[in-house]
Amino acid sequence: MKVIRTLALISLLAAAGNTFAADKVCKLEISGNDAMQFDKKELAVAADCTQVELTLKHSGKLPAQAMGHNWVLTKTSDVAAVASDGIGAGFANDHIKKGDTRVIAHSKIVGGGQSTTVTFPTSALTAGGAYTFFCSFPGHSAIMKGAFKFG
Ligand SMILES: [Cu+2]
Repeated sequence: MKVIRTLALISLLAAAGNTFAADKVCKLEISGNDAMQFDKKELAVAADCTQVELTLKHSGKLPAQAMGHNWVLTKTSDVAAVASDGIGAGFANDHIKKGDTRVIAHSKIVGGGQSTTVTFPTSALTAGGAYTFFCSFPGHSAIMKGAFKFG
């Protein structure tokens, strides 16, 4: 009996060990300023990352209603439509259409001096896929965008 119990404990520990080993959170940082610019044109996540933890900082001073920034991730082919629908969604909804399934991940809108973090699984991404991050605040996505690479 004792042997069986010990074996069960060992396999439990092994299973827990595997879970930890398989879970890899990769951290990214980007900042936006009062001149409507992100400080990075590209973000990359390695294929073995299971979660992405992205922190968006607003390095400016203007309030969110005037120069708010968020961080939105979609397929590159969805950027224009998601940004367009985001304008109509309004500030209270972080300029993201409610229930928009084209949005892979997004942060809330921040103003000068603020920061926010969003965590999302990479299971929604395909290695080598064409993804773009952008700010969906009205008028910003034409300039505030960049390539997001996974894999
Ligand atoms: Cu913006």
